[in-house]
Amino acid sequence: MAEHFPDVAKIEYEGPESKNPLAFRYYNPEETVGGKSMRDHLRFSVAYWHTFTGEGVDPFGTGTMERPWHELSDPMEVARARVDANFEMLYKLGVPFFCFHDRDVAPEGQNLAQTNRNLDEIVQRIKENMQGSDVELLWGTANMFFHPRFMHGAATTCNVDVFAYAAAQVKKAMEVTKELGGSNYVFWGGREGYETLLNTDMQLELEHLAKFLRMAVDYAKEIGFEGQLLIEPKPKEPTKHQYDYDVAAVLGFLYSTGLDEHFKINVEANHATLAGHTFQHELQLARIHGKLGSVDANQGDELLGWDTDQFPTNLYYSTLAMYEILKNGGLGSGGLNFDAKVRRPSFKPEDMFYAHIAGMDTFAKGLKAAYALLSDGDLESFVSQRYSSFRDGIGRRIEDGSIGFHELEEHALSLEDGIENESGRQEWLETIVNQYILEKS
Ligand code: XLS
Ligand code: NI
Ligand code: NI
Repeated sequence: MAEHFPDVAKIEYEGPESKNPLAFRYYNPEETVGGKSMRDHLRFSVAYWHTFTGEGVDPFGTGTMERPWHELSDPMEVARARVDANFEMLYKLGVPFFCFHDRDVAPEGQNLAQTNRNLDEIVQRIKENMQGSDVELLWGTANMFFHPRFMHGAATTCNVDVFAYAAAQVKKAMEVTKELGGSNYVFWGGREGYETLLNTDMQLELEHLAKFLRMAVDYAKEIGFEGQLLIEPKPKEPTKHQYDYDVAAVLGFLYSTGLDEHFKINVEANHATLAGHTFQHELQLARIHGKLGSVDANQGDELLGWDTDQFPTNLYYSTLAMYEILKNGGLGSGGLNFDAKVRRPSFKPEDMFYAHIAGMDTFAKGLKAAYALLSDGDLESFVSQRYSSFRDGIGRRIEDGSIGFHELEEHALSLEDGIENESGRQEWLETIVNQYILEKS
């Protein structure tokens, strides 16, 4: 098979002194951190849509990307070439997983039956490429946002034909994910929301969303798909308001509909930023509810109000993200999926490699800093000490649930010398984090 990236050899770990742009400085897959290899901690994944389907289009201009399959014109030929390029890139980067939407890998046909046939053909090619490689499918999903039919939503549309079409699409995407041995299946509702409440029955739409997800749970069971189902929150874009706004909104939805036992959450860094939260906040909120399933590892631009989906290069964020992931005991069947695209002017094929290397090195360094921080316990012991007043006396009784307002009032009235607080020491703690990033990773 012809190489798509002949100028790129297998990327090796060369260490922090290397000046080779096609080498890892920090990501050394075999190196162990706390007895587990970096490969197993980080479970990196390439996002097919950004890397192989994306063309660098933005609202003000057409594509800029220079890609090996551009000499081909037949959409199925292009689709086949992309599959082969994906596997070549995964091998060269040593990335063990990839993720895709149904429509990223195969083009739509004249009708749903033809579209499904296109998908089947490409899935066979993916399967052939997977055999004899170590690559696995992290998750599959259905693209129910691009085509005009989804203008009013998919599971939350006002048009029953579209609801049925969306169901058929998820049904097929789940079958394909199962066939490829996918570890998870993702629901990201790009059009599950509204543009204006003037034409929207929010209650009905939320009920439909719950019904749709219930049918998906039933179908997964029916076909024996054992992967984890994941919901990916995002507050807005493309719609003005998306129902899966953030981790808190998704948790509320899951618990109120009784769907909680079937789903975990796929937390994306840039979606956290758009929701006005830090990445760490979203990861922690999911984690403390036992719902942290997987991560879309990218970063946003804090000065821009949209999903820029940049490759993660911020060490501070990768460190605090890995801190949460380590506290979660890892990601289980999830992984760190680079839901990220190269900038529009980074249009050369080698930029795809530079970008993934940057992200992988950033998370490798973050992993080491976070591991050291967690095992030395500097932050943990500070936090534990900060709440120590709840460990005995009246505090203990609050924890036990053995007292109420009467006893607390009595306690408050007895505080004749006033109340003493301790410093939260934020700046000192930030220095500690910096120290771990700079010196202990
Ligand atoms: C878009 C989402 C999307 C999901 C998969 O903002 O991040 O790419 O990850 O549908
Ligand atoms: Ni995403
Ligand atoms: Ni996104």
